[in-house]
Amino acid sequence: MSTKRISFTRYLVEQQRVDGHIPSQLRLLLEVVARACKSISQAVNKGDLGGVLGAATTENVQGEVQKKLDIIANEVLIEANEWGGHLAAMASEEMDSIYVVPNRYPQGEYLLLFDPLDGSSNIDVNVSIGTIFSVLKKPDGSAGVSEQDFLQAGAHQVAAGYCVYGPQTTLVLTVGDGVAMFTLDREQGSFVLTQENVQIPADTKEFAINMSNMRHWDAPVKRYVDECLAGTEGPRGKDFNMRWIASMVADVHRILTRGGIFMYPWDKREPNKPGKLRLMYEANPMSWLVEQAGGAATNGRERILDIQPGKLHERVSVILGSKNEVERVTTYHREA
Ligand code: AHM
Ligand code: MG
Repeated sequence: MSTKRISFTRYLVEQQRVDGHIPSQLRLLLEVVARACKSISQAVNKGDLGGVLGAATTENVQGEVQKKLDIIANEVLIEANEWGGHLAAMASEEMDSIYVVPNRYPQGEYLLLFDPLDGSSNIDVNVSIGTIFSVLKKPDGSAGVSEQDFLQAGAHQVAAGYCVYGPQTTLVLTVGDGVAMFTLDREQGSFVLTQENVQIPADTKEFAINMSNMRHWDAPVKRYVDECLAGTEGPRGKDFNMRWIASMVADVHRILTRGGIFMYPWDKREPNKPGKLRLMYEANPMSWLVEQAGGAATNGRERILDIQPGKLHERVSVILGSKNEVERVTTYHREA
């Protein structure tokens, strides 16, 4: 272990000094998000001992039954962020509409979006889950704040990241200058920089997709996976390995660590929905992180970060990870 430990705070302060691209309000925002992730991590760690496992009695706007931890994580993020004066409003997978910072607090210029607890189906089975977040700036000159202010393409994000609660708790961040990873030191209670300039290899032999949906896929996705499955005897001339954690945070963390491709494509189960995953607080932050690490992210037709959202909880087809593989799947879609 290196003797020079760089805390999350120090990293942000140094970034602010060197490039000047982390304004102080944004730095405060990121520190508050990191602190909230520490609290969520503690709740996750306690599990049954903290009485946090199991289902709540409510459904979210997507019609999914909420887990207790979904609600706890959502509340932790809101309470941590509402009073600091850095935010105008927040939006979450677990809330139907935006949460405007109450009048009793000063209003800032940033907008925070999050999936408070991604991978909800893994909470009760002690498998890695996480928090995903995306930060936008309120458009100049708009009075008050409305849902319309959030509807910006992912390319306008000013910060994005996630925190994965696994064997280690790891916070991963981009502010548009590469990707950095911080591991939670539980004794010290602080995130410590453990990797900078994260790079995803352009090629891979590992793919991630929920294979049980195969019969519902579109032809280009089927073609790509069939070619992977054909291994050394097939057109790719090499064997592939498959992984599916069913927590996007954990699957993306693996890809940032050693490469791979992740797909949650449109499929025929619900043909009117563009996909399962949500554009603004799942696909956009993950796509920016992946691009910042040299990878690519598309919906099969276009770059995810270029998609103009029409509504807060919009869904999207997601193909992201090692650049050459993502380009291959995207080409198959264009050819089809
Ligand atoms: P969630 O935000 O309700 O947890 O849903 C998103 C999750 C992703 O983390 C994961 O990639 C996907 O849903 C798994 O879906 P499936 O259960 O269909 O494999
Ligand atoms: Mg999610």
